[in-house]
Amino acid sequence: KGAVPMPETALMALRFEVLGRFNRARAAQLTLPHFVCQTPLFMPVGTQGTIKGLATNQLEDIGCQIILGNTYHLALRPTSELIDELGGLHKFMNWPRALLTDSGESSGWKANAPYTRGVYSNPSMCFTLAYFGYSCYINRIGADIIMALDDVVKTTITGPRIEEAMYRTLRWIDRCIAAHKRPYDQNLFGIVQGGLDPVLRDICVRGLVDRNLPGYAIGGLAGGEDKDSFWRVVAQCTAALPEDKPRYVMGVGYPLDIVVCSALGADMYDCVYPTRTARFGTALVPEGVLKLKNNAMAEDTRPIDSTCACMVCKNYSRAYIHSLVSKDAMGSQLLSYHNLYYMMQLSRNLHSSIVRGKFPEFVCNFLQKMFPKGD
Ligand code: PRF
Ligand code: ZN
Repeated sequence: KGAVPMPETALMALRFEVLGRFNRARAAQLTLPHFVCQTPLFMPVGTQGTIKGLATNQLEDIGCQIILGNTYHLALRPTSELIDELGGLHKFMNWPRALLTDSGESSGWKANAPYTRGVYSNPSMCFTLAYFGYSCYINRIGADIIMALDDVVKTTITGPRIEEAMYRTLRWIDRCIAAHKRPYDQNLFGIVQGGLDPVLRDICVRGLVDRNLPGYAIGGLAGGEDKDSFWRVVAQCTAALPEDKPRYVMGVGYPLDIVVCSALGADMYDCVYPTRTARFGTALVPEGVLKLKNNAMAEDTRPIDSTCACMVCKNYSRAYIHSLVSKDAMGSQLLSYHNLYYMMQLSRNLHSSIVRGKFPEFVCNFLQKMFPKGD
């Protein structure tokens, strides 16, 4: 059975213009229905239609261009029907810029989606119905980019389960394409699976490229595999994906990984790391991380990062944030604000250094600050 490509009109909901390149790295302008984004780009993660602790006007101030929502959480509460009735997720959460919805990493729920819960015991029946429900949810929620339903397996697992998940992901993409009701204003991205196996990755990439989707994600990574395998899979996938479509590495969020993946030709990233680590009292800085819980911060009147132009670094001391951390929600809110600002500044620096032909200088400078002793 041959692949069923997306109809040509389906590509109308997105424009991807490469503005500059350096070897495999590229800087592009990604025009989505609700916002014109600049890549490489980090996308903050919200689950329940919010980035914990930050108001949407603060996210705009930080420079966030596109944020993530979790289909499953939104479908459960407040439910996709209600979001649809209230005019879609953009309006519901008062976010005027771009949105992306994903089913999340754990495949467990996919067989247990609200639509099927408790009704069917046959797993394959559950999967089939989960996907019907999923297609309805993502169209009702109304994000600019909607991730296809995939089967995610931890990369540290080996054996036939990896192959099964890859083929299931390929079968699901055709059902997602067939059920997609809003190709004119929502972009369905396919997700490459296949674990660390180059042959499986190759089959999956080719299968998805044949479907002529508006964009592609590299999934199944950032799950505890070693860095060499991680980079090898990203390099293999970016080399095989089309030059004129966005490439999104899912679940990637350490600043160093974003720099390396951008050098390998990836464009988009998402991760809970910057906001999660903020809630544990950690700030992202050019030297690595700064632990605000540390007693050394108690009387430190300097800002988190003297080179950072964010609202928090302009107004508050390390000592003040130290006094709030783990005592008041404001502590993690201020840290989340700074950390997201850091990630957006990193995105802007990657973009502009590639456009200006200064990418190697940027990477050298970044690495020198993070590893001053050269290790
Ligand atoms: N698939 C989906 N979401 C994801 C991932 C994936 O593989 C990852 C990487 N493990 C993060 N988020 N649908
Ligand atoms: Zn700051």
